[in-house]
Amino acid sequence: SSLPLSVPITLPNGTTYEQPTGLFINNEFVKSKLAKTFQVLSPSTEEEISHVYEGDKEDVDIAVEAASKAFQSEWFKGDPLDRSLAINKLADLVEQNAETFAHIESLDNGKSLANSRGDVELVVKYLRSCAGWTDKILGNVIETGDSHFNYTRREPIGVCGQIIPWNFPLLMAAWKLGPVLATGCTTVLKTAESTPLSALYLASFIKEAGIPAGVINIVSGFGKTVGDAIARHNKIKKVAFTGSTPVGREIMKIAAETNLKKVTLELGGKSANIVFDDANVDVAVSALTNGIFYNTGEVCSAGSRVYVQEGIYDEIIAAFKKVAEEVKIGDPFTEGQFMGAQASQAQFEKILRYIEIGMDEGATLVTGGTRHGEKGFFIRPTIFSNVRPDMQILREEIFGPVVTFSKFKTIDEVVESANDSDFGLAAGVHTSNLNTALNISKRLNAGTVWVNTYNDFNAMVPFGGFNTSGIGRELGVEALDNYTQTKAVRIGSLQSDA
Ligand code: TXE
Repeated sequence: SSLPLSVPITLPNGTTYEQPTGLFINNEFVKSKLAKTFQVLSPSTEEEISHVYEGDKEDVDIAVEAASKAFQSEWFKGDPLDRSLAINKLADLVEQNAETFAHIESLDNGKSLANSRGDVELVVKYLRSCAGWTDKILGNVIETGDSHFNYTRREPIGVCGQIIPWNFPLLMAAWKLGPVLATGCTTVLKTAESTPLSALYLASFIKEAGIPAGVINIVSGFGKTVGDAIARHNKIKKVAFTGSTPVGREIMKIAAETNLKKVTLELGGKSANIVFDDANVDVAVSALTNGIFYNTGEVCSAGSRVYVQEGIYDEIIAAFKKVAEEVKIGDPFTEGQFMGAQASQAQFEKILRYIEIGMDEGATLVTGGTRHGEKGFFIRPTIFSNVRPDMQILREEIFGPVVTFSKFKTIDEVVESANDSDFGLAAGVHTSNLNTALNISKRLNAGTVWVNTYNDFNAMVPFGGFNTSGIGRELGVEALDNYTQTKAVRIGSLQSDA
């Protein structure tokens, strides 16, 4: 293809920026070996934004070579505070270009500008948090008596492979790259095929930030080719994946069949959001709204199963219906818009199919249930009530602005309902009673429990799944564990008379 390695794109705010289109290997943008490209669509207009180069297995090999070479370099052997400076510089560059990043994200993913701005802010904070870890990766000295001396080192695991989804293209890239940079690993990262733009734009600042060539490599492309090659590669020591449960299983299988690379998975969810009689109605309704309509419901931790205690059920559902009907939805670039478009036609169709399934199963449609507008993949906030525990809409991840409402009487009953799921990513609890909050937080099978808040992330608070929702944790000190391995050194024959 004759596609140039960068193309000017004019954003809806009138500014023009240079969008890289190549693969990012060894701190340079390059054409893919087959020189194939694929189209990038705007889900809010259904129009083409650009093309980018499409990688394949051979490109992954080249990127892994670059990452292997970089791992031998000073980057990991030198002063860890040099890494700190580079990560902070990258954070500064993202912050200085925050509006461009936010606009790219809304263009490519369809989410509202408000959501994109929130993502960029979290990216900057997370990178800064990671910058603080570089010289705090500590081992132990272990006392076993005077005859021996024992210590542990936490060594970076080496070349990593990282595969990310399309719901938070830039934020997921940051969650993956942050710990790589903090621990001194190197990586080959694959973006999702529907949203490659913001990570490539991020790549354009990596050299300027002072990150050496080969530390971060980004290969745009598809799961079956690039993703599969990453999962299979013998020189990749660890793979981190965020995406669907079936692909997560596949990656684990491939890791088992190849070099037993370490696997961390952040997969889907069907998280319970529970409102007790004594909850503050305004706070609860706002948390329910954030739970399922934030980021158009394309959030792995979406609070998609709402359980409301019987005394407050009618009041909550009425208040929530009103909010759902007043949610501002449409063009992502209109200021004040809460919901933009679903990320792709495939997701749009999947969600509409689930809405049909819900009707066929006999659930009551309280509001929504249809497309919004005629162009772009917009879906109206949708509420179902009278949902039975065996219904597909209550058991399966829809990944859109569709929520089920169920009524409960006692804490025991709601704990049982909430835990009756194959997933276990998150849960929400809304109550003004501290005992209730602590009691139920202990009993819920979920990696995160939010109390009187929802979808509320912080760089230092670990995030990840119980059950089929995943393996390993991102964010916080836990994220670093996935990127280091412990080496134990035990020294014998110590002279006691020396
Ligand atoms: O996911 P995939 P899809 C859930 C959500 C959504 C559903 C399907 O329910 O509706 O999954 O989405 C790469 N080897 N989540 O089909 O395919 C792919 O290229 C290696 C929840 O888009 O899992 C992309 O980069 N990689 C989730 C990434 O995997 C492969 C976020 C995710 O795409 C691959 C996304 C393969 N064989 C979807 N096949 C969350 N946890 O937030 C695909 N990929």
